[in-house]
Amino acid sequence: MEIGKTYEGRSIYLLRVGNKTGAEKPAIFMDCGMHAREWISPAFCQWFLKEVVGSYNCMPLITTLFNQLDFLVVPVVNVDGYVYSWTKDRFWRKTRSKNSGSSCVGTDPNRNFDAKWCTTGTSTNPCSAVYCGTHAESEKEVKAVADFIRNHSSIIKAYLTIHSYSQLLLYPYSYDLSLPFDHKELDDLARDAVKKLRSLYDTKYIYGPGGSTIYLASGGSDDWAYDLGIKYSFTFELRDTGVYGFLLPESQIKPTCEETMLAVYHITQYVLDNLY
Ligand code: 720
Ligand code: ZN
Ligand code: ZN
Repeated sequence: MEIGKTYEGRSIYLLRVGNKTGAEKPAIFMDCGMHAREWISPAFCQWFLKEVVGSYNCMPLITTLFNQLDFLVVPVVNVDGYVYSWTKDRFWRKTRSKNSGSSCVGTDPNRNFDAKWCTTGTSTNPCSAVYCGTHAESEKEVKAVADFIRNHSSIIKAYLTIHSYSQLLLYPYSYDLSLPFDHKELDDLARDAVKKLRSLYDTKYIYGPGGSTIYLASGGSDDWAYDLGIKYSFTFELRDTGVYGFLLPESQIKPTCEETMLAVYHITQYVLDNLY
């Protein structure tokens, strides 16, 4: 389905994958392509969908999974920025909305959510790569994602947002150094998820609360989702650690996706075993 349109009028799609049982089941929400230049992110959502749809019936684990929950996947949130990064500027990060009184374009969607909006690790300068926008949810792309999640907040049990690069698994908070109520549980879950990920190709991930693990940054989607009541809220930063950075070579797409699948499956299984 279409959850909204971008600034330039493109459709923002959400795919629901699961067994139709009649009643709405618990769901895991995942988005990719919030930042334009992080190309491995949309690649992962696409891989994930192919993998879960293709494994249905042949993998009993997936079949049981599908009977019990739905995956709600937005393969590309920031479609305008993503297209721009393919056609004009490979290192574009933000949306493509015009800013009045400035010739600089775009807002950072991951500074535009309503979570202590525009207070830290962001900028009020439209020319900045981390510009927070004129108000929370000023970006149509952010509004579309936030509206969908709000409208389905009773069924969404986990929120996963896929970025690159740095090899990190982050949980709230990033908007300040306080720890979420569930930090012990989130920390254990993150530890186990990165352990699973590492088991395939020995890719090392660091995990922890965003604020102390990378940097303070308000207006992030993970903090917003958590404060809305979605306990299992994580930001993935996929490969690599900076050798290629955003220009991750094609040869690493498949291994990156396969190892990340293990972490996402682990979180999914955990959520199913710990429904709230
Ligand atoms: N709310 C958590 C790109 C070199 C930089 C990589 C913050 C997430 C973080 C994700 C991200 C970092 N995307 C951010 N990079 O929005 O800054
Ligand atoms: Zn619905
Ligand atoms: Zn990002």
